[in-house]
Amino acid sequence: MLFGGFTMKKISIDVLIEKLTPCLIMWLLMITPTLATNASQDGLNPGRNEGTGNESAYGTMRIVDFRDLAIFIGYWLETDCNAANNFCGGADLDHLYDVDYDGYPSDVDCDDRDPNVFPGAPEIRDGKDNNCDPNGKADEGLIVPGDIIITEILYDSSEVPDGRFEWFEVFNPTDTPINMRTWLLRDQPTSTQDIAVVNDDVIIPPGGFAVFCHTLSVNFNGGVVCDYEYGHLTLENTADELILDFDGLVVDEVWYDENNGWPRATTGSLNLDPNAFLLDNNDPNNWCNSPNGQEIPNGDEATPGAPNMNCW
Ligand SMILES: [Ca+2]
Ligand SMILES: [Ca+2]
Ligand SMILES: [Ca+2]
Ligand SMILES: [Ca+2]
Repeated sequence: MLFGGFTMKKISIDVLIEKLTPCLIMWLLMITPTLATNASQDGLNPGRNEGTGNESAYGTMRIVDFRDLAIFIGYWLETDCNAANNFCGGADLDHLYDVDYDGYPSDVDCDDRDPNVFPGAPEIRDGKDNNCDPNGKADEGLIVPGDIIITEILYDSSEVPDGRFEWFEVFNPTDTPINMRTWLLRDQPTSTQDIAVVNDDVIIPPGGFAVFCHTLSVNFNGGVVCDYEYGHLTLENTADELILDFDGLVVDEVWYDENNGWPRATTGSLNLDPNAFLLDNNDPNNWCNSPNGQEIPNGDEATPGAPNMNCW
């Protein structure tokens, strides 16, 4: 084709991309140091979402080829998308890529933004399912008895009937987060067995509590803020067992029995004395009926999700 005395060659889009790519990569390499200085160290969107907790927890992104560029774009569209700025490109570009460079692309990696998580990864004590179990089981083989303890049981609410007002509290005395997903909440197999499976994430931080309730509804549980609704599990009013079972291991158990030395918890919860958290919590001498002082909205004396009251 002839324009004003010179010839313009026809050029395909593929060739155009090939010609422009080196320039684009050079430009990206030039801006990368700038990106690396952002406060969240995620290498993305400096200034966007900084300090909101929505940034990537991982290091500066390495942009060395076109593949990385695509990941970069995918990250920009997805990772820094949150409710606060309501910005999300809606793209799902990273399903093609191994964003966390652990060798497993995100269509097989159960968390493609965590290099410690991939199929077959060694399980480490971090409250996460590192090896990508089908049901999300976390820290299997690493949890030992006493890593989670039962600290409070509301089995006999002042409400009548009290069944749906029931709940119990657990505490994590360890220094790592523990996810109770897949744990069984049960009583002894020889009784009329109640059993519930925790089929969602319930992550308890070190030194933190979680509350498991018959129902999440504050209109029907006495006004308690719960972490998990277990539904089918009954806490009998005079004697029963409560067993926390993970991967075939009894992590904690309390066998209360008002006719066998246990306090009668009729005006609130059964309360483990805070000085006995590291002692035997299956010993009735370490428990009391919650003393007067802290009530939940329906009037029961209790401290769900909060430090327990002293018994003495
Ligand atoms: Ca991963
Ligand atoms: Ca883990
Ligand atoms: Ca696992
Ligand atoms: Ca408590």
